Amino acid sequence: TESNPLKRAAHKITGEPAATGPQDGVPGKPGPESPSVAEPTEPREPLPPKADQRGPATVSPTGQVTGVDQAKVAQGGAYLTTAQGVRLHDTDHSLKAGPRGPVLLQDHHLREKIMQFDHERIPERVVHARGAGAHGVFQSYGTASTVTKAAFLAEDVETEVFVRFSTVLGSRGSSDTVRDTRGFATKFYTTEGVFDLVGNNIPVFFIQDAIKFPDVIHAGKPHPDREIPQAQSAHDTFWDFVSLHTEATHHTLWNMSDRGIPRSYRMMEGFGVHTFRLVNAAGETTLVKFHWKPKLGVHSLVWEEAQIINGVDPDFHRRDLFDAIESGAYPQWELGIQTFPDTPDQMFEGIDLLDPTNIVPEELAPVQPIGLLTLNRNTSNFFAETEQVAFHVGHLVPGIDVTDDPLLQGRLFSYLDTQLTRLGGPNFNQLPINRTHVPVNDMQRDGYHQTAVHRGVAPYKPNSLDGGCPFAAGADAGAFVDVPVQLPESVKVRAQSETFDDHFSQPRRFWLSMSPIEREHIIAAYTFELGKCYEQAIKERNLQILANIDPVLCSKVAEGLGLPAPEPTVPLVDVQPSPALSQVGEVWPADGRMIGIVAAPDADLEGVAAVREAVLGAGMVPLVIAPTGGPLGSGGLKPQRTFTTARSTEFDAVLVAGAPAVGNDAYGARDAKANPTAGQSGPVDPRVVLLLAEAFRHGKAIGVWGGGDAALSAAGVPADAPGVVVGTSGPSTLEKLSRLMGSHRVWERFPTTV
Ligand code: HDE
Repeated sequence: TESNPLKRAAHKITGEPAATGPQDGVPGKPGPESPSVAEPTEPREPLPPKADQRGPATVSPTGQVTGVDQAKVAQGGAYLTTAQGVRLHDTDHSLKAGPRGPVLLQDHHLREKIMQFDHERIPERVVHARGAGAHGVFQSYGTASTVTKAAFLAEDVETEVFVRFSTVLGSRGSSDTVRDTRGFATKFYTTEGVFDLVGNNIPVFFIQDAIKFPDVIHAGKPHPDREIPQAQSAHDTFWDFVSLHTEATHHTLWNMSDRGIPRSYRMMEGFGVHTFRLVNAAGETTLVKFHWKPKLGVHSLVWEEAQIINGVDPDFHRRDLFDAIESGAYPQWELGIQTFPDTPDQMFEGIDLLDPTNIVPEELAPVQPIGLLTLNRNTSNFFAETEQVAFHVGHLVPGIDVTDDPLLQGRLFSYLDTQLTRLGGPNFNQLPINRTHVPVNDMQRDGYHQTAVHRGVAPYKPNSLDGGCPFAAGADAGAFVDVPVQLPESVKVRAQSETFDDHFSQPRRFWLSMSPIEREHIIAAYTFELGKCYEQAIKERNLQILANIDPVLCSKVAEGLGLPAPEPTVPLVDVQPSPALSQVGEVWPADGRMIGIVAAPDADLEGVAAVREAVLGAGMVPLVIAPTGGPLGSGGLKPQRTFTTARSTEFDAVLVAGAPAVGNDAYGARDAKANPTAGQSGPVDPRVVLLLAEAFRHGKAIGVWGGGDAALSAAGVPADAPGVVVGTSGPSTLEKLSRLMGSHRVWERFPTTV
């Protein structure tokens, strides 16, 4: 009955008992009771399946769709069974010749159980192995209907979607906050079949031709001799490749910018990268670039924060996405398009639209919003959904087609091919998460893991035995008809267009568009990454590339490396900056942000409780941090974090009620004794001191009241520093702090020299 979804469901991440106990984000639907401490003794039916646990639809010859309840097939009945449905009496002891004797080969249950387990793993994705996914809905505005006939882009159409975010380089178990490009892949289950938009959070790519993809990935992945470093570009082979293939300069620069370490998947842009071709009902074509614009703005971590998170919470982005959705703070993006006339040269304002290392500045071609994506449902089984989802740039619907971008052309081959190994054959389309939501009648048959029971005897066309079915459709019946694009007269060559040869003016535009703070971050990132290389020649070659982007960038990085800065080898182009590329300067909603509230038993607990309510009311998530996990004070205020489990990196802002003293719990006192130089100059708990010092260093808003200024001074945080609020009460401190959060960080705290 609570109208604020965050208030309604925040118990799922804050650990509070729920008033109404919502389940699956469905208000009012009673949730499962908390598990009791004792082992259950009575058999009981499994929980009913969630919507996404229903199996693939079965399609009758007349096109009628009937659902098979796969979840029931997989998990039904109250009793434990074998895979054949035979009830089991004991699954904890293997069959032995006497309790201390050898295990008998006869044990069919042991054999089946271990066999299945031995084969639980499938190969991880060769790239983008680490990811997180969620379900949602796409609401179309209809603004694209003049340029495309795609039904899901018509006015007010709602389409179910599944989105998977990912890092590129790391293995499945690698950390979320590494410096890398992020994948942003969306599957639209449209009424005309599946459309996949398989994009990234960076609008350009390292290479211009798919034939180099294995090479760039081999260079970025760990060194083959000892398989290090994991999920990093800070190593010799990566920098060797990008300095020898200068087309990689633009993408590399984006990776070294704040875009390489997003704060959250919810705060990333997405890009289709390539230019696509839209077709409208009259058959007219338009070239487009797709953009996802997050409603919360584009925000990043700072590098030290990202590195700390890699250790303290490697699942940071995955957890953030899951928690936000679980608590009702549904992430949203607007889908937009930049449109360009489909001219024979496929150029726009001198920019080659087929070169995927180019962007078209938004100031030249504005992004026009065409629909809204809302992620509103978490997965219920990671493997079945996030791991088994298979995207493909060739999953197109009528009204959306590809161009001759040579990178895109290669991808059209790769995405089907890779699933054969990863998902074990050609029938991955039948997996529930990949299955289209419309009838399928494709004449494809058999193959590994075929689950359909096809009817008829004539899976070929035309036929006279199955009544001629299925029939081919015309464009008027919604068929995908290839656009008859005029090709230039040409000869067969292994070559590329000369218009692909300018590798520096676009990177220069990006550099010139950055604010001074963002430039400092870029300089620091290059200095770090190149500083991790062993080979002097690789460092020098990359400095040469930086000289060709900008002399200031080059000289600052050279200084950090202790090397001379080279002169440019190409003329520096006088490009116009594109302000839309900068992340700094605008004010954004603070929805779904995490607020840490530090409180010891002797603090102003009424104030803490009031702040907690106010944070929830503002659509943010309050996490009370106390010396131990027990309730605070007589009001029973329950902490969600302790001084031991909390780390500053989890919070977007920190509030401190009072100055929690050393010795509030046994561990704190011990830690202070064992670690007397932990930056602490008073009787304040060293873990709170660390929390504040880090939050301050990372540009986060800090608010204190009720004597909390003692904690500030113990942490060396000046009470009059920008973004530090010393208030008189909890709610008034929060109010001032919330105003600071719209700009994401207190940028004034970061020194700039460029
Ligand atoms: Fe991919 N890419 N890619 N890629 N890519 C894969 O497909 C490939 C490229 C992207 O969450 C693979 O199913 C080639 C650009 C995302 O499941 C594979 C080339 C962009 C994902 C593959 C590219 C992407 C992938 C590995 C150069 C942004 C994760 C597993 C021509 C526009 C999708 C898989 C997911 C995954 C090939 C370049 C985005 C091997 C050959 C450019 C988001 O097929």
